[in-house]
Amino acid sequence: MDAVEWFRHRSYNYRQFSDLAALGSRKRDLGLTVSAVLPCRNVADTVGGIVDEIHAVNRQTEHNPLVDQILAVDADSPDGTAEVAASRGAEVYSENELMSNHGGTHGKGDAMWRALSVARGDLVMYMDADTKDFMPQLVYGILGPILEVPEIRFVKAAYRRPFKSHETVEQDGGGRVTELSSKPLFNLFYPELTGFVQPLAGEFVADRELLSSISFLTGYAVETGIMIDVLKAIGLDGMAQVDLGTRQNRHQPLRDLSRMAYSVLRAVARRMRQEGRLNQVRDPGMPDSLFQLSNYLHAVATPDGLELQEYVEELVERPPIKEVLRVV
Ligand SMILES: Nc1nc2c(ncn2[C@@H]2O[C@H](COP(=O)(O)OP(=O)(O)OP(=O)(O)O)[C@@H](O)[C@H]2O)c(=O)[nH]1
Ligand SMILES: [Mg+2]
Repeated sequence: MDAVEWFRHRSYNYRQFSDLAALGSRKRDLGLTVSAVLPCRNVADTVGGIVDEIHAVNRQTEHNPLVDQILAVDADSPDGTAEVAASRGAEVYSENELMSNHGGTHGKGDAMWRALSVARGDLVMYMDADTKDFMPQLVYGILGPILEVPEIRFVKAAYRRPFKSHETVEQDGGGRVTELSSKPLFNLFYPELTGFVQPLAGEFVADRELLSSISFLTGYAVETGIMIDVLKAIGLDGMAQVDLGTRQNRHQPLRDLSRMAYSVLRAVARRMRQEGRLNQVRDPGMPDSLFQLSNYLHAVATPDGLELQEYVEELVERPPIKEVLRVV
């Protein structure tokens, strides 16, 4: 299955799963439990609202809660994140107290890995804890495809990401590392993954067996590594994405995003080296001839739903001009 076919076949919309009572009874019939894992670093202002919203979704499913365990894995945040999360009913762990025989914690990915030691659910759903205006579909929309479609074992969020700066809002200006690093890298090296609108989204669910059988890269390399490793473990047909509308999160300064982009690049380079492909790097559009076309697949979320846009990218290598003009 290629990315275009996958995109048509495995892209969902959260509204397909908005009958929460039906989703709750489906989960009960399957006999599955769900853990929600919130990696937290200085999110005292947002984590409380997220935990409240998860509880609110649970109250709408007629005694068949969608989430059985809410876990906050905190980076010993000085802003009171742990206290806020605990006071709203989350199970809170310090990332450094989990798997402490593995030394100090290395960023987000390490916190996510350590969380698996205390997550009890058959399904583990990760969600970033810096989301403002957390919407209920971030819970039920992501669970929808994995509960309803037997072949699906991994579901990634898709959404529009506005960029807010002072008083102005640019509707699709957010997710800069995704647009500038992850999507171009996947086009070149992991074309199967180009149909994902938000490949780096922190919101995704998978069964615990799958998450327990792949390694986790630490820091911000984690999402890239998981995408590649899940693809290898279960194939594209076992993966899905779901359109959740629009998600606003906190923006980091451009200079921090540069480091984040480097983590994404390192994750791809590392996997390619492990696959023995790093010294075979070949631009698929540029073998020998002068004019080469290569398609760029760009998955985007729009007000009318998810789209996979295709562009023809031309890259031509002109020889040193003295070879052509024969002048020195
Ligand atoms: N436990 C833990 N959580 C972290 C760490 N770093 C980030 N997080 C959390 O992981 C989630 C995502 O981190 P962000 O820094 O927002 O990264 P991002 O969402 O990829 O980047 P933006 O798009 O700029 O928001 C948030 O809930 C953070 O609080 C960490 O070192 N430890
Ligand atoms: Mg964020």
